[in-house]
Amino acid sequence: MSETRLSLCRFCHAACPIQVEIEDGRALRVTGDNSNSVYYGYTCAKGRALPEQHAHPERLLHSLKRMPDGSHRPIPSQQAIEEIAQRVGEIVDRHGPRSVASYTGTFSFPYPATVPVAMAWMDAIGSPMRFTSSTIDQPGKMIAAALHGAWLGGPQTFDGADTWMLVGANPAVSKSIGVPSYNPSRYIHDAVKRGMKLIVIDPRRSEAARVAAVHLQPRPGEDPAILAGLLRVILAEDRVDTDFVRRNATGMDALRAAVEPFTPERVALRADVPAAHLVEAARIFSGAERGMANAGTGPNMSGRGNLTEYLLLCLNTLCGRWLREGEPIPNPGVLLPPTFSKAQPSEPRPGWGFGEKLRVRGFADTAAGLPTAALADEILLEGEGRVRALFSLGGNPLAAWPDQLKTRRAMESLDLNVTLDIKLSASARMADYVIAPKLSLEVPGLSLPPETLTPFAMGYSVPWGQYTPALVDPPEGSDLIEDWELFYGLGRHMGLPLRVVSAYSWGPDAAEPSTFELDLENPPTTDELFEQLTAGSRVPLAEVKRHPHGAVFPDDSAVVQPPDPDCAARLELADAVMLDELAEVSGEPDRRETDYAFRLISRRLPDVHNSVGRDIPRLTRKWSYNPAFMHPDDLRELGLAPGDVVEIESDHAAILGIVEAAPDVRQGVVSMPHAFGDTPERDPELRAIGSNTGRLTPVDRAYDPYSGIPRMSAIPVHVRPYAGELAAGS
Ligand SMILES: Nc1nc2c(c(=O)[nH]1)N[C@H]1C(S)=C(S)[C@@H](COP(=O)(O)OP(=O)(O)OC[C@H]3O[C@@H](n4cnc5c(=O)[nH]c(N)nc54)[C@H](O)[C@@H]3O)O[C@H]1N2
Ligand SMILES: Nc1nc2c(c(=O)[nH]1)N[C@H]1C(S)=C(S)[C@@H](COP(=O)(O)OP(=O)(O)OC[C@H]3O[C@@H](n4cnc5c(=O)[nH]c(N)nc54)[C@H](O)[C@@H]3O)O[C@H]1N2
Ligand code: SF4
Ligand SMILES: [Mo]
Repeated sequence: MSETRLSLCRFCHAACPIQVEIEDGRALRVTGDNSNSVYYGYTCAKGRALPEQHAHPERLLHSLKRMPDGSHRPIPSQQAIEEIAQRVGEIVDRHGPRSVASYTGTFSFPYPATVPVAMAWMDAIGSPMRFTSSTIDQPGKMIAAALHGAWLGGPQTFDGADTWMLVGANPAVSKSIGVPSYNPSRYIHDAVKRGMKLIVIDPRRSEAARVAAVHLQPRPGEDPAILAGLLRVILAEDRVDTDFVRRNATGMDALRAAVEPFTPERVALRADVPAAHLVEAARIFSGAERGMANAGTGPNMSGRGNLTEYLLLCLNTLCGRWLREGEPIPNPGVLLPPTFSKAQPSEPRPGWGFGEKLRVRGFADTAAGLPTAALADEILLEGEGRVRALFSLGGNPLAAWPDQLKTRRAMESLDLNVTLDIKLSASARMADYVIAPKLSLEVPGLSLPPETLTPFAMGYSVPWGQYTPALVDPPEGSDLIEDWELFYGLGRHMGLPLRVVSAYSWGPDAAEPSTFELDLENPPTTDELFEQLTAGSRVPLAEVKRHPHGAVFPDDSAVVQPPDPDCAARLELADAVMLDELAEVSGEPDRRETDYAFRLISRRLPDVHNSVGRDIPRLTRKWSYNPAFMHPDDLRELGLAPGDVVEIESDHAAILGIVEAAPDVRQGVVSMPHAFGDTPERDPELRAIGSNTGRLTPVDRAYDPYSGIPRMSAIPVHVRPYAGELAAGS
């Protein structure tokens, strides 16, 4: 007999409510939960593949320890934790806490207790060396927000907007930004139908671009020039929300002078977009009443991500796209404490240069965290302070970090490498201990993680909340723990008190987060941790639990409060470092000659999530590898047919790729997903597993001086037909 129970998907950050058909204690089938008008029953193929993911033949059912010959043997997880505690204790004693680093990857995110308990342990050993995937993602977002200052009333949201601008973001696939991540295609479709004018800036005619009022399809990497061009039109044509800017911002004249060189004609030449379309985009955006401009990973990875994000904030501010006094707060918080919302700016803050100093390339902490692109060098560089132990949580550095081969050398030189992963990924294969965790349907879940994205124009613009209990037991005979239990166990064996920070509202003026200490004698349950993590939430967890389908928890009285009478803070439109960088852009020749005929840009595929899902047959029916999507005319010119193998060479390395004809990709561009392939030994399996674009990017050239993010999109490359042989069967 099967039964249907409710849960929420944790294959990506969208947390879609799902119905799970269960038989004999195993998940059989996942469908969307149609019962609400927020997600409208949405699921994607990944969510529907949860049963396969849980029962995957290669899923780790036991933790593993690496043997001297490099093979892995199962080890009881509690024994693994004891051994790790012993070894990490010795490393801290001999080399100090800084020799221990953590890297939190994508799949630490859906589990609300993982990062707080892991960070409590990092606090307990005293290590500041905490890295996340943020600084190889969109670090410019946090850095620009620091330099510009934040608007404490929050941004306008997609609902009710009459325009929206997406710069190198494709929410229909990625569920990422601006557009509600819950069922983005439907929200885009409905908005366009009711008259919203979408503006998309993307070298590929992305899913979003297909329904856009204006699609600028530029050369990759020209976003700062394009945005400066848009700002110039808006300033020149006096299309500024003068009242808002006069009261709340400073530096407009300096900004005006800085964007002056970016005439439509010059931008047109540089970015190869029609000048008239640029002007039209500026007029649509500034002429509308409501709607924000957001960037995604594309421009953030194409060089000058801080500047791109900064100019976008200037655009939003000049057009006054922030919520005003008395407007309803779209999401006053559900499992977070009540949102603090005031119609005033917060003081700009430094974006970098504070906190822990790294030993390489002059980096320090940033508003987006420590530069992850520098971690391999921190591990490799001999001497005092070297990172010797790495704890990787739900991440896959060998698939996702830039410069894969350097990353591999770094992993080889670690004294202790501990990885939490559901499978023996390329990275996990190098780990001394792989701790095998329970998977989503085996543990309780909360909509708290997406809620924390709300200030970044992601997450929820409605007060949505859902809790789900664990639905199934882990597979019989397995020995799995929850990710947080690793760090709890380490604290316990090392005799270290663990003080956990509860979930807290974002914002420079938000209340201090509360903390709680874990009972090391009596292990808490995950549900107890959830209670403590959400202490102070606007809606009590118990109330959210009363709605197993999830629900909207409105508070009609939540409106943006008036500014403090003595508020002197102003949003900064003329940060000196950013305007210097813009002057540098302006000083570059409009048509830069280069030997490289192509630019390789990033993109995402709907059915896989970074390196995850590539081993699930239902998700790889279309592609088990990452095609190199190119314009048919480019293929013809190179004498290539779809399915042919090419060599793609940057100034750093060469990889192989399989071309696919894609009329939606701009000529001169190769659009290719990341985090495919494996280590070089498996390159001959190209047709089955694809290849790793991360190898093309060096970390010590063309990198951001603050966040360290190197050029991971708009990479200059040669593309040549590949004449060599692939291994038999590949
Ligand atoms: N060239 C290039 N490089 C990029 C990007 C790009 O666009 N181009 N994108 C960058 C971005 S935006 C990001 S966020 C990073 C991603 O970087 P990472 O987060 O390091 O990479 P993922 O592939 O997401 O790694 C997820 C790992 O978690 C494991 N996993 C899956 N489910 C679970 C689970 O439930 N629990 C646990 N413990 N583990 C699980 C998977 O098996 C996998 O090994 O990559 C970056 N790298
Ligand atoms: N299905 C699926 N969903 C995902 C992921 C996944 O792997 N699969 N990954 C998740 C992660 S970790 C993240 S961070 C988010 C990212 O979310 P998004 O940033 O929305 O990611 P993409 O869908 O890759 O969209 C990036 C767009 O930038 C364009 N682009 C590339 N280079 C440039 C450039 O120089 N300028 C401009 N203007 N555009 C450029 C690309 O053509 C592409 O359409 O998605 C998340 N969601
Ligand atoms: S969009 Fe994300 S959360 Fe929703 S079903 Fe797909 S993978 Fe799951
Ligand atoms: Mo990401």
